[in-house]
Amino acid sequence: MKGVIQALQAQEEFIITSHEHPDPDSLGSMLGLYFGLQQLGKSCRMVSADPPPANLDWPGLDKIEVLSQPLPDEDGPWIVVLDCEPARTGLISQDRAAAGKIINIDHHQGNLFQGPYTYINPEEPSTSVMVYRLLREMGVSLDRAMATALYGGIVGDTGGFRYANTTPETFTIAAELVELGIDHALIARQIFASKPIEFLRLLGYALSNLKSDLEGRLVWLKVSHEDFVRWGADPAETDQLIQYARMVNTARIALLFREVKPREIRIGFRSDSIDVGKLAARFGGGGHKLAAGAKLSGSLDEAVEKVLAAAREYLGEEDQT
Ligand SMILES: [Mn+2]
Repeated sequence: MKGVIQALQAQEEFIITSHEHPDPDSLGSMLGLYFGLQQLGKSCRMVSADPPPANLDWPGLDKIEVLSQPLPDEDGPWIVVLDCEPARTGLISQDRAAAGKIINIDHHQGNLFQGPYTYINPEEPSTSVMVYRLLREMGVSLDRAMATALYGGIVGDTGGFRYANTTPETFTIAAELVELGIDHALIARQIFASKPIEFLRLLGYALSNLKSDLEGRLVWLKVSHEDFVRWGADPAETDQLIQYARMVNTARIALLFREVKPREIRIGFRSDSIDVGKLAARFGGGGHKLAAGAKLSGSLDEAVEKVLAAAREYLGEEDQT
């Protein structure tokens, strides 16, 4: 953390970015850092490979530039990568990452980025909390724009303070942010309960095909590209479907299979007690112990079969320990 603070203080110009398909924590940490560094007199740009989801309207989201091309490899401003490793931004080539001048702040256990300016702690509930700590250390006085973003990031990654990653300190930090006068009820509603009607119709259809196995310990939902088209739902805004699979009272592992583009399959893994990060890693994915993801290409049914076989085996191994 000290090295990262020194780099943030020493440089004058930054590009701030995060992972593809931004979520509340990636956006909250970007905006919090952006406004904080601006207060310190730095000049910053925010860039993303994908636009923010339409249900959020936090101050500053409109300042995020959506880039269709990766950032140039040649010398430019320092890049701050938040909530992921540089490869997951979709904007930083391997050469650019190896060239240095990258600050990486993240809480994902699978983050393997090696560099002199990394602040990575899988114990943290959200990257927004880590940005909060950095801003405090650097003497930034938090305002409502920063507080809205950081609070949104914390609420997003803790599932509204419900997940195991929520600590007593998470509530303390959240309370401090709420005291700055943010509209916390609106922020929570935008994240969890503000969906287009097409999403809810797709949800109804997907739930009517909810599947389970191993006495209900394995539960999964499957949505094909055709389903998205048929119900008019935007695949980019449907990752929360997995919440409904994990609600099943017997579920130990919940899975979501989404064919977001023809033959491009995104898989979500959730558990309340089993390390599904390791399971996702078998398919080239990663994330956290209890919440992870992976991408496969090919047929949806083949992806489902492959991952279910691994999940059954994984639950079987667990029974023996
Ligand atoms: Mn996060």
